[in-house]
Amino acid sequence: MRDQLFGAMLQSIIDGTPEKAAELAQRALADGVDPLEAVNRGFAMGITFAGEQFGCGQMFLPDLLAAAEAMKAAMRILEPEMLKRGSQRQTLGKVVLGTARGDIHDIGKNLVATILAASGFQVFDLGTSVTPDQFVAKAKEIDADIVGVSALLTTTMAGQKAVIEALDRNGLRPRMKAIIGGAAVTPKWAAEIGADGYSRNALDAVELAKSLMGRAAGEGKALA
Ligand code: B1M
Repeated sequence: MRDQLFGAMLQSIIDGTPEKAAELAQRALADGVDPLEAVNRGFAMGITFAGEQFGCGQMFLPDLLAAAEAMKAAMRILEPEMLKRGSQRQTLGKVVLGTARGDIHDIGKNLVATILAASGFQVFDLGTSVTPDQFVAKAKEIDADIVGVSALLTTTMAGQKAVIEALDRNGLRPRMKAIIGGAAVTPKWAAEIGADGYSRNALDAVELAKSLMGRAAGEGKALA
């Protein structure tokens, strides 16, 4: 039964039908499906498949855009529930998050933001195509613990390096930690640019952020 639902979710993304995707997300919540499981086993499989089809020329940009719209429609329903489930009165640390300069992919970054927030971090999401100066300004303003840069394109991965260099130039590291992620990013790249950490997905990003804060879950400082 669940497999059927996950299959329908995947299909709604491939078909690029936001109404259907939203309806399936609602149904999942009504049926007691964990929202993160709905993303991982349903909707994200659909967007990954769409990307593969696009990559090998079987799908065109308008179809990919429609798939992304459907994905966003599902996420709009699921994200508040993920936040609610993780809601707590503690903060494990302050994270400035954004997508690298020139990059407008934000589905994965938004998922990372949601899961971090649901896990107890205070997240300051700067959105997409964020310049190194914008990262630095926000990190200074809120006295961030962690700065996270997402990049989905091989061309925008250079933006991750630029943010780390800007943090260093402004004397913000090693006090602040820099983490990176995104489909094209590898641990090798993270080591090469001197990032403090890399994570493959949103759940790993939480573990990484916690370990960088040197705190186990539940040991955070109280919110002011
Ligand atoms: Co684009 N796109 N896209 N795209 N797109 C990719 C990335 C691509 C691999 C598709 C392909 O060719 N197979 C390819 C990149 C090739 C490359 O450089 N290696 C590509 C291309 C080429 C492009 C354009 C250049 C196409 C064009 O215009 N000709 C263009 C670029 C626009 C730009 O940014 N300047 C473009 C545009 C778009 C859309 C607008 C249509 C849409 C984005 C919509 C949006 O985000 N608002 C889109 C989409 C949807 C994709 C794919 C299909 C899916 C990305 C996604 O949302 N995945 C993607 C193919 C793919 O990745 N398989 C593709 C689901 C998401 C949950 O996963 O984002 O990987 P992901 O995030 C994960 C992890 O990576 C990790 O955790 C997340 C959750 O688990 N993670 C982090 C991410 N950020 C992290 C940060 C962290 C830690 C972990 O710490 C800070």
